[in-house]
Amino acid sequence: MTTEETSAILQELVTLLGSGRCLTDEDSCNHFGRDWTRFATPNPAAVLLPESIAEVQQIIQLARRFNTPIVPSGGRTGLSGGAVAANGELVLALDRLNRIIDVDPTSRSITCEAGAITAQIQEAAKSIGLHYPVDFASSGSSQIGGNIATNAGGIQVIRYGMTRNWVSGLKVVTGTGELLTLNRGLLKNNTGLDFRHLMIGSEGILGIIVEATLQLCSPPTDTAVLVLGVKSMGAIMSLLQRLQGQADLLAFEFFSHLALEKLIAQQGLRAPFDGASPFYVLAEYERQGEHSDRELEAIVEQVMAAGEADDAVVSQTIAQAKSLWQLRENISETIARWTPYKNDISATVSKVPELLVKIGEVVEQRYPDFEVVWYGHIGDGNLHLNILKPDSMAPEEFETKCKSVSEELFKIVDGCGGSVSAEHGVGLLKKEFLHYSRSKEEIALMKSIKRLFDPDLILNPGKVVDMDTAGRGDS
Ligand code: S2G
Ligand code: ZN
Repeated sequence: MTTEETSAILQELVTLLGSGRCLTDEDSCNHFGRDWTRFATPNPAAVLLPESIAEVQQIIQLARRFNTPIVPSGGRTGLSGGAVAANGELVLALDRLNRIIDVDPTSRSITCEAGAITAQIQEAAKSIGLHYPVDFASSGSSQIGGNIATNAGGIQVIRYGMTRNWVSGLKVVTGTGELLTLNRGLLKNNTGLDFRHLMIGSEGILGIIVEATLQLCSPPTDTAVLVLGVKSMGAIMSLLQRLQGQADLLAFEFFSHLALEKLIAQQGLRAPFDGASPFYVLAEYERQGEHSDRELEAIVEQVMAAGEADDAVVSQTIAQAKSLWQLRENISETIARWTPYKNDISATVSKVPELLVKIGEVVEQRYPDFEVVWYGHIGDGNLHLNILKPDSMAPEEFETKCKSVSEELFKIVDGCGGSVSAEHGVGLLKKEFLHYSRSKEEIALMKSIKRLFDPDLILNPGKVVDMDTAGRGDS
């Protein structure tokens, strides 16, 4: 956009929103022009804070008229650069569109605006004795619209699935400015293509999610957390099978000893027991009475006797369960100071042992000088491999070294039938590797579908796929 065009659209936006909701100051541009990644310098033309769906539609109409790109922004907790505005785009922030519209105990649902905070939804569900079961470390600041746009997973996917499983209705403003009302909160509605599921996980390239209806479930009753010190990666997955046979798991996570060391050093957390193990498994399960406790104790004794585990602890109180969870949930924020190169990969659970061994070999050979933190939702087949940047190394050199290994890692992931992005989305960071998990035909279809919902290609350009705007063909 030329300077004249920029000032022309900004004038119209100030008329529409008022100067207090059309921000151009440096602090606002820095704060709203990014997500949790720190690789790009935010540089939006302005930050817009609509307070109604009608205003979102009017902003899209204006953006179409001036051919100005829009970057939707939720809680800015994304990890793939999906909400980064570094090229003079308009950031459309949903922060002011944050009301809870309806809490319906009969339909066991909550209808809210996209800017509602995830923790707010969880509280509202609790207030009627129900449970919104998608949870993760950033739920105190993430927005439900962003959770839906990235199909967020979290720490209880093994039992409750991803955000997708809980969305029964959506309102979305498309790139033409029209408002789509999708599925109306119905549990049963077989009337042709379900565009709701196209929008879930679309990362803002098809439309701006402005309202959602979420289903709720009965809360788990009496849960406990088991942490085991495990001697090998192979033992992790055999433990999963043993536990799944006996317990109703809510979570099955793992982390390496290096992760624990960083937590203890950085956050002063206490190790779960005295001895050190190469890996730790954290499993949360719903207790089913004394008998099942004894069954579980027997499994723990078996894996210890088999030499697969060193030590174990089971939470006796809610406070103890919470402090054990900190050992897993605090990893991401703890290692952030090393600006890690993040991998978020997955395979079917039965393929995880093969994936772990093959990736372990590559990590050993190609990252001999880097600290590598292994952790993740291994019960879902999801591994977060974080390579820590040595303080002495320049970010560009570090990224180049890590990227050169990524190709090798993603070939292994592809060979195991896995995904190069299990839950963090594609955004900017995984776009160049998308072909390891999606076929040429699928990527071409994504681009054609984008052109249907966003014919002027103004919605979150450059994220997920690159469109050829010149020839109006597809690159
Ligand atoms: C996790 C959080 C983001 C990260 O802890 O499960 O998804 O650091 C992550 O990878
Ligand atoms: Zn995760």
